[in-house]
Amino acid sequence: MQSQLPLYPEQASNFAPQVDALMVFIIAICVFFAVAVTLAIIFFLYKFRRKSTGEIGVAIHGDMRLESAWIVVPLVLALAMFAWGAVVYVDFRRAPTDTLDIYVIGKQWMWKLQQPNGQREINELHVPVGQNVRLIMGSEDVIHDFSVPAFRVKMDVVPGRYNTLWFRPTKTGKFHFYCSQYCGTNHAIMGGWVTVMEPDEYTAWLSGSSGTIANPVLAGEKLFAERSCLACHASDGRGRGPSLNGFFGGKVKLADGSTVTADEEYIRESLFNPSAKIVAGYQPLMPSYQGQLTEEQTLDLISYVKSLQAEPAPSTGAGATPSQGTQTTGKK
Ligand SMILES: [Cu+2]
Repeated sequence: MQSQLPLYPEQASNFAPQVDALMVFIIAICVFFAVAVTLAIIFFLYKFRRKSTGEIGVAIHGDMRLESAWIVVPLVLALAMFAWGAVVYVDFRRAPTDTLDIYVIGKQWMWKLQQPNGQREINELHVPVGQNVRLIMGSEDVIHDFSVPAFRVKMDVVPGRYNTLWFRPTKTGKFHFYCSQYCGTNHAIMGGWVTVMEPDEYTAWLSGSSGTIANPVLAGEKLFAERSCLACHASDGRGRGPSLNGFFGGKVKLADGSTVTADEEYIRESLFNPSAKIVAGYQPLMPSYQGQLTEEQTLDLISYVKSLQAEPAPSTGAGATPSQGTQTTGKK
């Protein structure tokens, strides 16, 4: 950690060098033209000054070469900025498939994070270096924003849905994260530290279980029974709702003929707005659980449905078909 304020945060993720290079490119172009235009103004001020009283300037009606140049050159430069920016952005928006998935809940004014094994942390995140990490983020109240300057990533955390964010830490150490969307009185203290560890240290840390471990799959299974989900989502596929065995991560055929990937966002939406995307072959019978589940309970249910991914899907009924390699990004 630096004692004085650094001009630039450290480069600690796969995105940092890309974002910085693009930024330097854009700043260099802006500085170049700002200097060139200023110098031209000063030079012309001197060169074309009025040399005697009553002097009249020559009427100029334009120059095609000049006109073309100042259309084409900025167009090419602006398109280059756009294309480069799009490449970085698309990479940022499409997570690879081999990610370590961390659940993040923002609330006034703290961050709750959950490791894949259920270990929970507050305002702290431990991740192994060199591993692709995906954050699946929801909010309990207002809009927050998860931002890690050293990783050059940030993403709004919006109530009512999940947003995701991915990165691959390239350096061990501690890096500050912040809420970067003004969210009320104590917004400024809503932050914490990402600790990037060597993979074996991370494994040791996980098994050391310094935090509280509530097994989200077990909690989810209990909720699934308590809230009578099982009554319709029978595992053999003969219920009034689709079986959730082997459901998660697959492509789901919907009643309107379209398909959707059974990801966290889809399950969340199905809990709170069940009629939005009905699975083909089923009736819109499911009640909404809006206001009846906390964000944590929602994540527990998702963890449970996720754990059923390994179960063989029933052959009867319309369900999800397993999708091997449907995501196209293949970042190591
Ligand atoms: Cu906030």
